[in-house]
Amino acid sequence: SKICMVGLGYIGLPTAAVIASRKCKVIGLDVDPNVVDTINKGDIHIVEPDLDMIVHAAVSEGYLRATLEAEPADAFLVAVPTPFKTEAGKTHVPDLRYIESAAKSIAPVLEKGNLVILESTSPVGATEQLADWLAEARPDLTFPQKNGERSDIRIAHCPERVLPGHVIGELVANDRVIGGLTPACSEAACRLYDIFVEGECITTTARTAEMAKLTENSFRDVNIAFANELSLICDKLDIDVWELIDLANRHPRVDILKPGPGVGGHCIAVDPWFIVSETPEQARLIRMAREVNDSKPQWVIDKVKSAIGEFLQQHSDRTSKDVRVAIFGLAFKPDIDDLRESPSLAIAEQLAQSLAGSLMVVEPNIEVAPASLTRASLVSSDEAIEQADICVVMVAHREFKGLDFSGKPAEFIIDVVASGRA
Ligand code: SAJ
Repeated sequence: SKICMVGLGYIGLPTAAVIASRKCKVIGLDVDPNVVDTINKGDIHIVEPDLDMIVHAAVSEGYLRATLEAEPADAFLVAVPTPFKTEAGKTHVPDLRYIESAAKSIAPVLEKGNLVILESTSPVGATEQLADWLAEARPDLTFPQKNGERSDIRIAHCPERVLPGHVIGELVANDRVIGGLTPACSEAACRLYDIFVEGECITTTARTAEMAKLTENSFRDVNIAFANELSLICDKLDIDVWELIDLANRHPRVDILKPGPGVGGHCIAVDPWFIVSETPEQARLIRMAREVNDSKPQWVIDKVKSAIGEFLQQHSDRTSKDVRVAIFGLAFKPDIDDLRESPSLAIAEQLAQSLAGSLMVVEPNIEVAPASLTRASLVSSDEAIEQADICVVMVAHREFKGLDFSGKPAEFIIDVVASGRA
């Protein structure tokens, strides 16, 4: 059978490549000509361990090919972005425009017997909406929302749940939630995931599958917010939050996550809003968690500013222009090079703009400082420790474990992630 992957990004490309590695023909459809060219050369445009090898092999063996134009296939997997937008004064409203354009691009080539799967993280109801868009474009075919089990086309939602940095392993090993618009749709989707998934495939309705994905990421967001809130409380009460969490976690039924500079990445800071946006009256805790996590960067900035104030008090010979601040870590989480939606980068950008003195940044996973940080210099850990008056550790990268700040007064080391702990 032939499979068409719509959207060749962080989820679509690895999924396409893994399916192709099972000797199944895959065509990847994308709107970006550079992405299509890169993949057809056997290269990749994103960073993910082992992905380059798998894509290279799949393309050179002829199982994977990228294109700008939709072609007929047996199954279509849609993995396009679902950001949010502001509409009619409402913020954080899910934006389904990319799903809509994916639907419009594949509709003309759909044939009786085809399967369409939505993998993008979506608000509840998006799969039904996708089916409506397809049905509108193809009145000659029948669809499950009207024609039930006997429809020409089968449609299901099967949310991706892989962890960036571990995508290839998790694509195969994770269990999958499969929500068909009808039981026959779920069954058809299960057969497709059988090609490469070793985890269990569990079937449910499309709406439940949509909500399951949003629930998973909201669960994590709420738990991180709990840890972040504890860090604010402990700061006021002069208690070491890391010691506190270690102690509380000795309880057999307590498992608190780690505080940090805020929540980054492309999913956890977005998905909970899809629930809040639909059910604002009920989703009070989920909204509050988002607000707590989103407020953490400002708290870190305030900490840095008050450390600068303290430093100037202690050093009457210095002015704010010659206080040097160093930030350790720009990525959105440890041991990756991904700076998108990173709270640490946002903090660095704000400080670069507002500080009178100089800003150094240390990020062992990148080679050039991002363009948004023109006023900062990318330096090594050693340089930063030697030259900075105030050090702020923002990401618990492996490389930061052994950092030795012992020559510096403790009040000028702001270790947001307790990097030195085992
Ligand atoms: N973070 C903390 N404290 C913690 C754990 C994480 O502050 O204890 C922060 C990280 O530093 C980062 C953010 O949270 O800024 C998110 O990181 P993450 O590792 O929790 O998650 P992502 O965004 O890389 O991937 C998540 C995963 N979801 C869950 O673990 C429930 C992944 O399985 C999903 O597939 C992915 O979102 C997605 O695509 O939705």
